[in-house]
Amino acid sequence: TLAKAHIKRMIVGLGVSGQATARYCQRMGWAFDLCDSRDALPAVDSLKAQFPKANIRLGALDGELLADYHQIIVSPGVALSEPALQQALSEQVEVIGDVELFARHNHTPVIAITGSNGKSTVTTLVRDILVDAGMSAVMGGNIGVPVLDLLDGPQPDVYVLELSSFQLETTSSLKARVATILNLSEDHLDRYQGMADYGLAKQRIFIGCELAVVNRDDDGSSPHDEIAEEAGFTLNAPAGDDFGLQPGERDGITGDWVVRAGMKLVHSSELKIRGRHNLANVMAALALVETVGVSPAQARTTLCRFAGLAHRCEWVGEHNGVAFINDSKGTNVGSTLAAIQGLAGQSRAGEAGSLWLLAGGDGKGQDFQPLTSACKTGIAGVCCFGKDGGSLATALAATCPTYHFPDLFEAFTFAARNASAGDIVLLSPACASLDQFPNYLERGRRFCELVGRLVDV
Ligand code: UMA
Ligand code: ADP
Repeated sequence: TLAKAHIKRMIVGLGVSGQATARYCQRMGWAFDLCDSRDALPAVDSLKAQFPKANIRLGALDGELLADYHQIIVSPGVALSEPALQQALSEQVEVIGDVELFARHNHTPVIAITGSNGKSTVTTLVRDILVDAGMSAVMGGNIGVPVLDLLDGPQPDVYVLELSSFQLETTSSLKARVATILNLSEDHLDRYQGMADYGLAKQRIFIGCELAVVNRDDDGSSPHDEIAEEAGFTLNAPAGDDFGLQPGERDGITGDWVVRAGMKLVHSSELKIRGRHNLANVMAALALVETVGVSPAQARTTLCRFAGLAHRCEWVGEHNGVAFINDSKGTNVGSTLAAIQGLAGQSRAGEAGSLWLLAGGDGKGQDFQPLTSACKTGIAGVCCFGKDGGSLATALAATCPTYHFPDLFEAFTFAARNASAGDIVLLSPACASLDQFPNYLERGRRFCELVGRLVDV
């Protein structure tokens, strides 16, 4: 085997994670080259200055060239099905991601979190609970800070990592202290062969883990292979009037109380985050922190203080009695369902026609039909926009009033003009933003900006 310093490495994709990977390799004293399938990169001069020894190749990935390296470190946005990568793989080149490099280097316990929805919320909640309990806990991964940048900081007691299916595809040495798939529902079907394929990518989070935290209400979250230890969470009521006697059956939600170990821990009205999906997030966080020795009682104050993250069912403002809510991070059908159900109790009780939903964008091959059940009552209108706005409007046309607009501005203006006092205008697109925005943050900011300008509507 070659000494690490003599391995020929190529870093593919020069976004946030590719650049962090280059910094890491440089710190390690390893040689590497860089490439990106874009023809021009705004950051290229700064990359040349930072990494003077690296060759930088731009433009379509070249299989011949890639096959000449020993190791390729790919960014999560690059699909392994990319022909150039397939060619390299067929010539026995090792293809890994930044999380795999992190895992090979790291000896600090990792709490690893994936799932179709709730990852960022649970990751942040877990980090906050651990910090409030006096531990040093640092979070990173898909939430935004590339994992290899974490290794450049002081070593904490525990890393809390949000991991996407894209990152997990190229990870095989994670060995987390505890790992969880929070839930599994349709997403990213433009990159996977189907739900089984998508689920298999998520299953990789359990490779070598000591303990799995399983969502008992979602079969898709269970490890396929047996894990030595397992803990779980559920929204179902604890068993029996006295909350049962069996360990593992004494947790759940009863009468809007979060019950842990048979004890009422916190009432949902004490929490700032709303909706049953957020109770699932709370239960998951409690199960995760317990595995590193933090009790539910210790977590209570943090749970009550946690106000949720921006762009996730975030209250933006009120105008003429109409509330505006930004759920731009609702990028798949499952998350939008959760948002609608979570808000159902907050619009005018029992009155039909109180929610205006702004939805659409890049549907990533999802089936929109599951939205129909949530749109049967309480919806004044669904204002669709973006690339797959037309197919979304068609899917919902028989269920509730649907309108189709070219973009968010038009959809927003229509909803704002037609909403009356007591209504809610909710941006929860059920789609990725990339057809019309750089990312979901910009889409959310645009919505907030439109709310801010409402005086002119
Ligand atoms: N690129 C190629 N060839 C390709 C595709 C991309 O060269 O075929 C290049 C692009 O030209 C660009 C770079 O790769 O220069 C972008 O890389 P990337 O798309 O992998 O994104 P990063 O900037 O490295 O950010 C990634 C995650 N992005 C994706 O998984 C798409 C970020 O998650 C993550 O925060 C970051 O690493 C740090 O870990 C974002 C995301 O959208 C928020 N994640 C998806 C989601 O949450 O649904 C999975
Ligand atoms: P992720 O990081 O997995 O995208 P977030 O915590 O950022 O998850 O939440 C994204 C969106 O998903 C939120 O706006 C909310 O509508 C929805 N959501 C959050 N938690 C859950 C959950 N447990 N189940 C279903 N939907 C959820």
